[in-house]
Amino acid sequence: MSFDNLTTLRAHLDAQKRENGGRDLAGVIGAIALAGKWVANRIRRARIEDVLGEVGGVNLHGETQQKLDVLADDVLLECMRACTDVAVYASEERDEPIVLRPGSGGGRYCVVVDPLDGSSNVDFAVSVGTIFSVLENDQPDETTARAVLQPGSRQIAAGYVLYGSSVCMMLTLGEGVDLFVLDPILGEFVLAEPGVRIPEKKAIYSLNEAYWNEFDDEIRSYLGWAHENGYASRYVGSMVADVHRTLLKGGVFLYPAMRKAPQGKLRLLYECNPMALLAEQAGGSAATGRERILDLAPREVHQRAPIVLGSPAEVEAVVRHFA
Ligand code: P6P
Repeated sequence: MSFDNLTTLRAHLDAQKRENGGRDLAGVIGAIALAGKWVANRIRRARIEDVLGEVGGVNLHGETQQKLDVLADDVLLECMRACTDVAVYASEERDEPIVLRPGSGGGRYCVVVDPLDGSSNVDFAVSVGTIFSVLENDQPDETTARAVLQPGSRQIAAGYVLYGSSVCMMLTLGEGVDLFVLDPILGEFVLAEPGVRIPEKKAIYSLNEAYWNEFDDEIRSYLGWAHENGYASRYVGSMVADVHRTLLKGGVFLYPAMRKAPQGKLRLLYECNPMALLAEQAGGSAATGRERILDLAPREVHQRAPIVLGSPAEVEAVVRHFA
């Protein structure tokens, strides 16, 4: 790729606005990209700066909180606060969303994030990521924290920044999916693969089979079928890494309901919804097993949902066992 045909994230966003005459998302997506660059640098130096490991407490979900979880959340909040388009910031690391400015004060968008998904893997240099979802602020006057409680079908942008062997941003603005890579020389995200399309089918499933005794009969039935049909199993244990592979190579990622977790583990607003929009925009699908993820009406910020996401034929192969 030569310099003269590089498309930076900013140039891409400006072109999308010109072509679609639509929303100006350059500010909010640019703020997320800036936070992603900062997080990427801190992750690269985490062991040197001694910011690996646990804070020593648990987050509001009772889960062990990593030092980098807090750092990533703080930098995302500051970048959203500095972006005059953002009305509300909600995060896995914060009990309640923060109203930064009302619609009447310029707050057009709500941003919901998992600041550092899979963070416990950082200690072992396994890929982790920031997952983000952007919604219209549908409360232009009296903006409240409830502005984030919208179904995933109302997202106007979604994606993730993957901190792996390279730093990537997978992004959808509702008109397909584009993959950007952070060029370490330029310090800019540049367009690497426009129009990402997930393969129609691929005999790979991705879930934590250690929970076999917890799985409902439908998932056990599917796994029995997959074992008989020569499927491969791939599971990193970091959602962004597993979804990134699924989008590019095909297959199906599952975090299903379990006896001890009837709604599964992953959160609807800032894990399932953004990943589901990416999957659908790339030609795939995402379901709970019985319903389309993007149709679910959220009741509270941190609610969970079971998820089956990936190649259309592979999601269908799972859903058939729920019939
Ligand atoms: P388990 C990481 O903690 C995470 O939130 C996702 O990134 C990942 O898909 C899932 O949990 C892994 O959960 O129960 O398999 O360790």
